[in-house]
Amino acid sequence: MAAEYRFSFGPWNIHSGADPFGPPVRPSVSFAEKLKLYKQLGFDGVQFHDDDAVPDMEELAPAEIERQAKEVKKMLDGEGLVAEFVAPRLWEDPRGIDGAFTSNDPQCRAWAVERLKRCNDIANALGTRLHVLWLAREGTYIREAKNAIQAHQHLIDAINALLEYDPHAEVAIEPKPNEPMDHAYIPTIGHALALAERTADPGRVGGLIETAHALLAGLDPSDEMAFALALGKLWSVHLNDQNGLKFDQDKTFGSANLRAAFNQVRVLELGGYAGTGRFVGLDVKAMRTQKPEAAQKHLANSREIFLLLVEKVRTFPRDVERQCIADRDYEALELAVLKHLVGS
Ligand code: XUL
Ligand code: MN
Repeated sequence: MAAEYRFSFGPWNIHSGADPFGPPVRPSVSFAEKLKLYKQLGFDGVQFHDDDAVPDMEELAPAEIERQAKEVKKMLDGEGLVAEFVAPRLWEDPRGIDGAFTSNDPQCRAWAVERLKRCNDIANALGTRLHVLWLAREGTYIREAKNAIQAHQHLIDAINALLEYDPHAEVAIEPKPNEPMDHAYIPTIGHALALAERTADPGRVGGLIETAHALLAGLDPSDEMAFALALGKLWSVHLNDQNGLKFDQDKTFGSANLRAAFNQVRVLELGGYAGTGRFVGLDVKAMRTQKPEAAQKHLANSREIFLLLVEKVRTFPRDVERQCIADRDYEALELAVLKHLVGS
């Protein structure tokens, strides 16, 4: 088994099974109990939303937010875990109802920038520089609702405010084309990295590719990763899977399309991702049907499939690959890939 990859997930990946059509079906698991599961499941990194670390942050003064975040850091240290990133959860607050950074209301935009600064205080207390911006409601349900040109400038202004607030802060933009909005302003890694170049310090702004988000945009996740890797900007991944164009499913990695999963692992291997020290993040949901005692299996299973696919990539016969490419015989190459994947 390849061992050099480091894995992370977020506390929201262990959840009680509520969906838009029904209530929770499993008891909720406390944050402290979740932390105890990380090592058992084979994970070293914790992905945070700011209010995963400090739940009542909107009610608290900055100094108290920092104090509580430092307590969480002690919990991490106690479990031998590290924080991978902190992401501001802007989409649940009433002020973020119509987008936060791109709200038409200047007061809401100002609130969002302040929240980003508090998110940075939490990140520092937890010992990470990395902020993930999943721009949930930064888009519209109807095109006429906002000036889309202005909206992009608002996004740049918000990121610049963070870069200026903390000279060590880094941002990974996590693109997603839709859900909850009909259309999001940053649907692909191309959009994200073009925006990054227009910020005050492009070297500190990169991207995070989530499998399901790329598929929802009609794109190949491995090519999205390759684009970011080619620019030195793949700063995290959210591996999962997606069965067609529907709601964001966050299925177990490889469960819908094993070959696409193979190609994501292949591109991470080709790009030397393990050597960058960046985490392989999972963003996977347990099925609602799963019983409480088995509702963490999706995490360990996704990791196991990833590592098995690393082996598949490393043991793919290079001579066959070279010959097929030299002959431009892609039928033979495809058959070789499929036989390798089915173990024949
Ligand atoms: C939403 C999603 C988020 C981000 C973090 O689709 O993937 O969980 O990863 O905010
Ligand atoms: Mn994600």
